[in-house]
Amino acid sequence: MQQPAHPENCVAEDEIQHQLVAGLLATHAYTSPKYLYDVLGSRLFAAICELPEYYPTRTEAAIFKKHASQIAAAVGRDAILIDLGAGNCSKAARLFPALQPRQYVPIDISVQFLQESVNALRQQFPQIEMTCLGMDFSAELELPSSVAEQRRQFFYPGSSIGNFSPLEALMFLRRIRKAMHGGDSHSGLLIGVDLIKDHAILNAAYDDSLGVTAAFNLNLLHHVNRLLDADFRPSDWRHRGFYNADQHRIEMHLEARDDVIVHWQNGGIRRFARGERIHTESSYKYTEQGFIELLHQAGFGQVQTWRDPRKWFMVCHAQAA
Ligand code: AVJ
Repeated sequence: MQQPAHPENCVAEDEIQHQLVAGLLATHAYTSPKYLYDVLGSRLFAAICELPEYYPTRTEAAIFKKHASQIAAAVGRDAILIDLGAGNCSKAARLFPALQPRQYVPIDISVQFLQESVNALRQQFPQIEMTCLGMDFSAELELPSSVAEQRRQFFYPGSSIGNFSPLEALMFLRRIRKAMHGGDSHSGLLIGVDLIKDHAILNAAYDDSLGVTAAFNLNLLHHVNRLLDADFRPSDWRHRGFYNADQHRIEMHLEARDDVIVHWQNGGIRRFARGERIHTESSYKYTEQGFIELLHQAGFGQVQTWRDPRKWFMVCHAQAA
């Protein structure tokens, strides 16, 4: 097991607190979507993926399953499969039989959690070398020498790219492209992208009838309470999740049900008027052509795409060259 490749990039606790407070004090208050994922938040997200309204996870899985051999042909044999935000590694593991990578490199903030997931996989796939990396890949993509520079195939499923604005996404894709040294045609990126579709379907996916997404959003307040020693009460807030067609994005907000005063450490305080919101997440949606264009702007060469029959979700493979 490897320690964080770049300890200097591990954001210190006071830096996290500083960033959070800056967002809470902004005219239009906001928090980073990463605060949605404490232990309970991660379990609530897993529950979201089981909801009838939340189509992305199962639609992507169906695309991977149906087009496995074509996708494997695009990725090529003997790849170094670098999994960005691997979590429990299950999405990549389902592709192992088709892709047969030489090495699997899961990356996530929590290397401990990765290690546990990978231990089980090592038994199942003894021929694949597995190298866990604990790092914040959104800040830095410098990989250690234990990851060969040739045949790097990055894997970024789940439409996680949607959490970046299009400009941030472009910069992130450029960083991935630069981590393919030499830009050989055997390096590439396999990525899942959620597509623009009927607004009612998008709205339902982020405001489900059981209220699981609401619980997921409201749970962020518990997480912030722990991080900042704050006194948010979830019952003071209401979940809002809707598609903003002008910006091509889902927005999640927490909206004050009444006038609310929130306190946190070192005398921090903010008054929210009834109806005022905290923006907790954006999830950008793309057209097929729009995303391919972004990949080309980021310096990628040939792009192959696969979609489900309803054209709700897209899997792309982009070659370095
Ligand atoms: C994990 C970022 C892909 O944007 O669909 C699900 C997160 N938020 N429901 C998404 C999420 C609300 C999800 N991503």
